[in-house]
This record gives sequence, structure tokens and C-alpha cells, in this order.
Amino acid sequence: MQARNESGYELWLRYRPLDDAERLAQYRAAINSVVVLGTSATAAIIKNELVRAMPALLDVDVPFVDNPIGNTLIVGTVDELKTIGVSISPDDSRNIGDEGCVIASAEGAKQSLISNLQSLRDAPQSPISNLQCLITANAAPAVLTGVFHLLRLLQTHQDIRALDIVSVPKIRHRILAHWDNLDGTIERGYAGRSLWNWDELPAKIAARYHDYARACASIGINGACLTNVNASIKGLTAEYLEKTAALADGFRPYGVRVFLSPQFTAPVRIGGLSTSDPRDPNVAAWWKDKVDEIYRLIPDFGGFQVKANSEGQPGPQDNGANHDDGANMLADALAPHGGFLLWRAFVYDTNIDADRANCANKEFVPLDGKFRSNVLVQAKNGPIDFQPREPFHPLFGAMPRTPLALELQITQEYLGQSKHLVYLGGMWKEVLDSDTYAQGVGSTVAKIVSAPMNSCIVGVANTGTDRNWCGHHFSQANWYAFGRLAWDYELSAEAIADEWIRMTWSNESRVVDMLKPMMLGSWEACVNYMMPLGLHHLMKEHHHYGPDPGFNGAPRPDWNNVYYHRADMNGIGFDRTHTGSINVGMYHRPLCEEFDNIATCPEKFLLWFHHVPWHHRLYSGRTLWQELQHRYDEGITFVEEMQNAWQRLQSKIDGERFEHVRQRLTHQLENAREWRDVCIEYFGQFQNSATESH
Ligand code: BDP
Repeated sequence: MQARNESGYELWLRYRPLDDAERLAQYRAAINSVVVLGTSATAAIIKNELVRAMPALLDVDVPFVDNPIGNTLIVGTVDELKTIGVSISPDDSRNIGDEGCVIASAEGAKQSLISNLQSLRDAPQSPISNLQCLITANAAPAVLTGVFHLLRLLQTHQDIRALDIVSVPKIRHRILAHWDNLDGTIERGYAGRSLWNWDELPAKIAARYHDYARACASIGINGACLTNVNASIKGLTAEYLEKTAALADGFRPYGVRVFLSPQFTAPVRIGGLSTSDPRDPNVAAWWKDKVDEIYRLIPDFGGFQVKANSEGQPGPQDNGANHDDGANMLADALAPHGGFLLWRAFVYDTNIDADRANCANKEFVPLDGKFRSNVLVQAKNGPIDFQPREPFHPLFGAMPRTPLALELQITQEYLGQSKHLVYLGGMWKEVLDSDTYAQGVGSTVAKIVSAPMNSCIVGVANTGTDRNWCGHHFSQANWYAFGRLAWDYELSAEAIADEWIRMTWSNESRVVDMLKPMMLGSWEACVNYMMPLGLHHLMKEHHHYGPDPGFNGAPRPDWNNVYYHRADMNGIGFDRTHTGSINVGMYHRPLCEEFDNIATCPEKFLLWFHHVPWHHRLYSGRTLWQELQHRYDEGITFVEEMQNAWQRLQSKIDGERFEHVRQRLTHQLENAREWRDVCIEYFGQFQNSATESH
């Protein structure tokens, strides 16, 4: 029987009855009833979630009771648990901090903080003698995290008999950055309009705001920057702050704090001052008042994310001050309230260096150690701009005295937008796992980002008002993967895909076994059919969809595609070696030598670092020109395979979602072929002339 149609609105929180009899029996035996302790708004959310999930998953009535009866799942904060006689030693509860959680079953709790669980349960007069499974944390939102964790285990059919889980996030701030404009449009948004309906706020609180925060909470996201980095001046007016506060009130019980992207010239444009110079005491005082005003409305406001002196945005350099002056002035206003500042390092003034990939390091490395402790300098994963593949940004490892936030792009601006199926888990893992060698072997980007001083990861959101949230059903996987990796970057892209498939599509092995390789290969395929071997920035101007390698009409050299690939009769690629732009010198040894030498440079970055002759032989034995053609073809073949695999799954997928994805795969294939045809024809001109002139 064909499954009933689904819109995708439920994301990975669909809670369909288990179709695995053995697991069902285990879960029903383990959880006969549920006790949710506490009276907070979050406790109410926890109860709702479990009321929704448990009977649906177990296909049986699961009573919610005040006192444990039968085998009971007990859920509550460490303090709430005390009311029923379970206590956790203060030392232990400190280990899980504000956000960590514990999930333990009576049989499982050996290592965890509640190792006394079994004995408590065995004591005949113990109030928790019926306890079977317990979820706890210091704060209510962290208990909610634990609840979603347990539900994930059930949704993916895991054995829950002997649970002993202590889950603590490895990165403290895990933020979705919405590039949403106040007029409802979204910069680089491909899934409809902004979720925030500013016109209706603060009076009308749409149910969807709660669904959004719930989805974030389910994957451990604890912050949302609501407004575009290309900031609107209105965002800081009293009128809009009230609207922001209404959203913050809605998100708070889910453990999601709000952030804003302010415009640096606000003191002049809405404050009536004559300058925005951060060194001017009146400017600092204006910001302090503004920040105080924000905290009066939003006591747990997270802070600001600032794009300054970048792509036309104003900043401290307009007044002859520098990034640290601007950042520190804002950070000082936020500090008394516990807020922090994300100051973006996405700057590329090519007067500073003719190679855009060198610019951020040249501006920011000299400022290392000059920022306040509540500033994080935020760098994109690579030094150019969210291209299909980039080496990690050399700022990671170059500013040991400054906490660095990592910015990833969930919305697929350069990776087929919401038309292509491209799972980004592998791409983000490649960056997180990259060894910078900053302090010897093992100084990975992930370690640098999760440094104890302060840590933050930011993902540019792909959500919008489309019924399925993300445009493409498979783009939901990227939202999901961002949250899961932000919580624990040691998870593999495969494990995350596995979970997501089981929760979003089906636990049936045929479905999992077909979708997983599809997702895992999709990023490399996209790199191949768009920009293989380290090529980058070949897309069409403005909207960035589709190929235009010959583009050379922009007002700045580094907005032209020919600037990046530099194809000529001799070869192709950007020479960033020690005889070129010396970008390799920004990486620590042994990477700088490895990248510098054409024989050792990883082929995935070959044309990123080298201008390579067309006849150069690659590992495959093919010449560069042959390899380029081969890669484009390989990318296309993979999309054809995805199309075939999807077709074979038709009977396993509901009609609505099947058709949606089918149509997009057709489009993806057409677009992939266009990429190959246009790029091969264009680069072929040089190759042909090279051959003729030999
Ligand atoms: C680029 C986008 C542009 C953003 C910019 C940024 O094309 O829309 O404003 O990044 O990150 O990728 O500031």
C-alpha cells in the first residue's frame, strides 16, 4: 500500500508507529507510563512532545501520571528529581553544565551520574521503585534536549534496555544565522519567504514560530540570529525590538536565544549622532543605551553578529578606526548583560592583497589578542565564499589568542540551491577534521573552534515559509546535520545521514541502504559537475545558479570568474604558491609545503593552489584536460544514478514527497549537464589552442 502523502512539514519529528515488532515489544515493556516533573513552560513543552510522540511511536496508550506506576519514564531537572528522592551529587551535576543531559535506564546506569539508580529502584519503599528510565539535566531546556535524544533512539529503533548516556555539547553556542530582511525576503533563501512575519509581530505569534524552535531544540541549536548580516537600519528601532522580543519569548522555553545583526552606522542613522566612530565616547554611550534597552526587553538576548567593512557594509574603518575598535566597543556594551559579539572576518579589500584568499588573514592576524573576551571572530569555512569545496580558512590556527567562530552555509547558495540534492555533512566534516597543525599534529579546525575560552558555530539557515521548510526535502538533512555536528562534531556524516533517513523517510533497510550512499556521494558529485579539482567561483553573477566560467564584466576583478580560474593557453588554476600569491604561506607546516608542491598538493585542491599545464598528468594517468572532462562526466553519472535509485524507491515513499524529489532530480541532471557542457566548451578553447601551439 502506498504511504499517505506527506508535505514534509513534520521534518524528522514524524513519530510514525514502529514497524519492527521486536523493538516495539521492548519499548512497550520499558515504558508503560511517563512522569514529567516540574511546572515550567519548558516542562509543558516536554509533556506535549512526549504526549505526541509516545502513543504514536508505540501505537498504544501511554499514561502520563504523577507518581510512577509500572515501568515509568521519569523526566525532570536535577532539582525536580529531588522531590521524588533521586539526587545527583553536586560535582556530577556540574559536569553536565547548563546544557548537558543524562539518559539512563535502571539496567544501564553504570557510568553515568545516576549510578545509584539501580539501588534506588531496588529499595522496596523507594518512591522510584518503578523507575525504568530517567532523563535529567540541570536546566529544563537541557531536559528537553534529552527527551529529543531518547525519541531519536526510538525513532531509529535503537536498543534502549541499558542506556547510560551523558551528552554534553562540544561547542557552546550553536546558532542559525537567518539572512532575513525585514520586508520578508531572504538573501540567498530558496524556500519561500522569511519565517518572521514582522508586519504581524508582536501581536500575532504564529504557531510556526514554536514549530521552528521545537525543530531547533530537537537538534541542539541554541541560538537564532534573526536578521541579515547586510543589516537593515530599522532592526534596532524600538518598534522592531518589541517584535524581536516577542519572538524571543516564544523561543526561550525551547532554549533558543535570539541574536541580531545591527548596522554599524545606527548611532548616526537612528541615534541622531554626527558620527559612528567607535572611539567617540558618545557613540559608545549610544550603543550602551541601545543594548540596555534590548536587555530590558529580552533578558537573555544573545548578542550581535556584525558584518563590517565588507561588501559595502559600513564599519569602523570608515572613520579610520579598525575592527578591534568597533568590536570592542560593542562587546563592552554587551558584556555586563552576558552577551557576546560575533565579528565577521569576511573581508576582502583587494587593496590589501590582490589575492582575495589572503585578505582576511592580513587584516585580522595582526589584531590577535586585541579583542575583548566576549568577542568571537567569525570566519567562513574557506577563505573565499562557501564554494562547493574550499580548503579550510587559514585564519583557523592563525589567531591563537582569539576565539574563532566557524560559519557554515546551510542554504546551498553555490551548491544547487533548493533544486539540487546535495548533503553537506561530508563537506562540513572535511573542514572540521582538517588539521591546521597550529600546535602540532591534531590541531583540527574543530578543536580550535571548540576552544574552552568561548566557542561558537554558525550556520546560515535554509529555512523559509515553504511547507517543507527548506525547499527541497533533502535540504532538511542539512539543517539537521548542522545541528547534530554543532552538538558533536565527532559524529560521522554517515551516522547523521542514517539517523535522518530513518526519521524522515523510513527505517526499512531497503530505503536506508539506497538513500545513504546517494546522500553521502552527492556532495562530491556536485563538486565534480560544478567545479572539480579545486576550481571555484565559476557560477553566474548575482543569483549564483548555473555556470558562467567566462564571466569578466564585473566592476571589481575579484568578482569576475576569470580572476579565479585564470585559464589560458598554458593551463588553468590560481597560482597561490610561494611564487604566486603566497597564500600557501598562511598555512602551518607541513601543509604549506604540501600545498605548495604540485606533486604533493591534494588533487581536490590542485587548481586552487596551482596554475597547472593542460598536459600535466594526474594520479589517474590522465592529463589535466582529460581528468577535468572525466570529473564532469563522473558528477553527471552520479546524478543519473541518484535518479535511478529514487525511481526504484517509488513504492516505499509517499506520492507527494516522491514526486517533489523526482522533479528536482530531473532538474538537477539538466543543470549538471549544463555545467559540464558550458565549462568543457569554455575551457576547451584554451586547451585546443594549447594543443595547436605545441
Ligand atoms: C555571499 C553572499 C552574499 C552575502 C555574503 C556574506 O553571496 O549574499 O551577503 O556572502 O556572507 O556568499 O556576507
